[in-house]
Amino acid sequence: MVLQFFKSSYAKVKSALSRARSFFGEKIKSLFQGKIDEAALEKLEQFLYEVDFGVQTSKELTNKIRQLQKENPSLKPDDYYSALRSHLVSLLSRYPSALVQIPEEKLPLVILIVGVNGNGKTTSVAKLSYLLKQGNQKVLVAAADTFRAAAIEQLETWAHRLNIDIVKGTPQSDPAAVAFDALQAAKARKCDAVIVDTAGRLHTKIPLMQELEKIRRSCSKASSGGPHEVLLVLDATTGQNAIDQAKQFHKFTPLTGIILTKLDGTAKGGIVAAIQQELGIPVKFIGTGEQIDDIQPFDPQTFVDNLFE
Ligand SMILES: Nc1nc2c(ncn2[C@@H]2O[C@H](COP(=O)(O)OP(=O)(O)O)[C@@H](O)[C@H]2O)c(=O)[nH]1
Ligand SMILES: [Mg+2]
Repeated sequence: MVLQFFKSSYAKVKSALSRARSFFGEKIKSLFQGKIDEAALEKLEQFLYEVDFGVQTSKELTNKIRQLQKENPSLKPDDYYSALRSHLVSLLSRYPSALVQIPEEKLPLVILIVGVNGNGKTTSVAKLSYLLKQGNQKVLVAAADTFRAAAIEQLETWAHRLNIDIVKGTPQSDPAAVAFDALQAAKARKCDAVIVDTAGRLHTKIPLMQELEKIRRSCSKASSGGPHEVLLVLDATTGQNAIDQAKQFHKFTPLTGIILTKLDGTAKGGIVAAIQQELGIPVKFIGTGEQIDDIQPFDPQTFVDNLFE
């Protein structure tokens, strides 16, 4: 599977993070202007927490600076600032963010997209199809959100625009059956990837979460080792609640990665680190706007560079 062509666009990430940069970046800079003493470190930890890094990551990052200061009390504020940046990059690089690779004979790659209503699932299915198509991959999408007719139409419109195949169910039909049919069709048409859209569901509603498990099993029956990716779509503007969503989804349907959408709509951005650190699940893609090409593979260095300056 040739997916290594994905490259993060610096300009796209820069533009998406402009709100976060002007809030987070500016504040961090000012925190690192004076003397780095215990009071400053406390302020730093509090600020990181406020911009969604979560308790654990805020502590870890602050402790790193505290330790540095103990070992080298003569460092300049700039040195601490650079240390924070580079530690954040290495912290975000702990989990591989590339899509899984599978051998040719196991194609198509099956990607199941799950998440709460309105987080950007259907849009992300379209964006991901676009990315794959850019890399000359033959993609088929499955409209397995049979809950609302509008959801099927929404994906159909995208598929039409992108000129890719779609397999859809009728409204209220069994989403697991739609996924099964889509996978069969994709195999017959020798597709490289199938992306399955699903209905939005609240992570607190057990029967809906069990339905997701049924869709997953259906993908597994109709494919070779699939679903190879189960990607949870999270809205970056929901802050810490995103962690709870991820925990619940992960419990019912083991996740392989996160698509973090709407980063263009938040002034915070720390949630990227909190998700990876607290759940051990990598952020694989970020949503940077509403257009079809507003998706980027997550690249820690590009992300941190654009968050800080
Ligand atoms: N600004 C912004 N809007 C997004 C992004 N991703 C999705 N959206 C918007 O979020 C809304 C809900 O998206 P949709 O894909 O229908 O969500 P779903 O219910 O999870 O399928 C739509 O208006 C999308 O255009 C993103 O990365 N940035
Ligand atoms: Mg949808």
